Amino acid sequence: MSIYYQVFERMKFNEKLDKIVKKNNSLLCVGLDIDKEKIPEFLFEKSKNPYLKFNKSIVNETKDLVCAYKINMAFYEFFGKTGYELLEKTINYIPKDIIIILDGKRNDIGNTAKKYAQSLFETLNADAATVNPYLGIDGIKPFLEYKNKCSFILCRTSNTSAKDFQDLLSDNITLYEKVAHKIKEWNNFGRCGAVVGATYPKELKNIRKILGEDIPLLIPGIGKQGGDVEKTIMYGTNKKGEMAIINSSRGIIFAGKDEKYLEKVRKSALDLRNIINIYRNEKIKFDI
Ligand code: OMP
Repeated sequence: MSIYYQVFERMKFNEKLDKIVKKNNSLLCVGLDIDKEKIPEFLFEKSKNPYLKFNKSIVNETKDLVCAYKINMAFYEFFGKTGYELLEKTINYIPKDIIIILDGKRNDIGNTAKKYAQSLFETLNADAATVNPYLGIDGIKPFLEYKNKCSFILCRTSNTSAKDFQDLLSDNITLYEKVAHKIKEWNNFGRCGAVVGATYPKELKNIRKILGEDIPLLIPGIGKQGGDVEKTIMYGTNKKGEMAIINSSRGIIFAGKDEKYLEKVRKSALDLRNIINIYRNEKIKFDI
């Protein structure tokens, strides 16, 4: 292990996030959710491992524009053992100063959750993981034992049926607000984050208010799901216009399908990074 690598290994998640946000002036997270139907067809003719080639090309084209890459494990597990290899190789290819979020929305009883945490944080060496709070603190604890990692706990998801459970009232507050209060309580050691969909700005505003300034939010739902960038920044970041990781997957990686797909990928990542920064600056300037 190189010294460079070890430095980032030991860094607390929020410090690592802060460093890369400043270096690339970016809150953008690109989701590497690969899909055979949407990857440029010509890559299949010219390569033995078109998926790895595709991922590497996306990383090369966007690594100066992002603070994080999010890898949704479903798109890799789908391929069986070659998918796991692809996942490892993709993770290894990402520069070490960029945050890697493994999105499997994992959880289980404590004993099993421990194995999930080990596999994500040790075997695959992710900086962060998405975690499901449905089982309560027993299933969350094993993830929080990793002192330099962040567990993004599902709070208010971006999908239309999120309301089925997350808006149910309990003690006169909604379940998602209750989860937000729990995240605040569990964040004793600064290892928690929350997942909140950009498609629900009112809920996002509520959650940021409950969580305060220092808990990072992972915010998917921009791009293909139609989330509003301005509201996402105004409500989701802290007062400094930070502590939010804004994810777009399909909207960026599948921006083009022809031989010039990378130009379109770069343009869509650059445009989104820049528009996010315009709203960040507005927020800071007018102290909204
Ligand atoms: P796009 O809609 O293609 O940008 O992808 C969104 C990504 O974020 C997918 O990997 C989703 O599984 C994930 N996601 C949501 O879309 N909504 C959520 O509420 C939570 C997540 C997530 O945890 O990342």
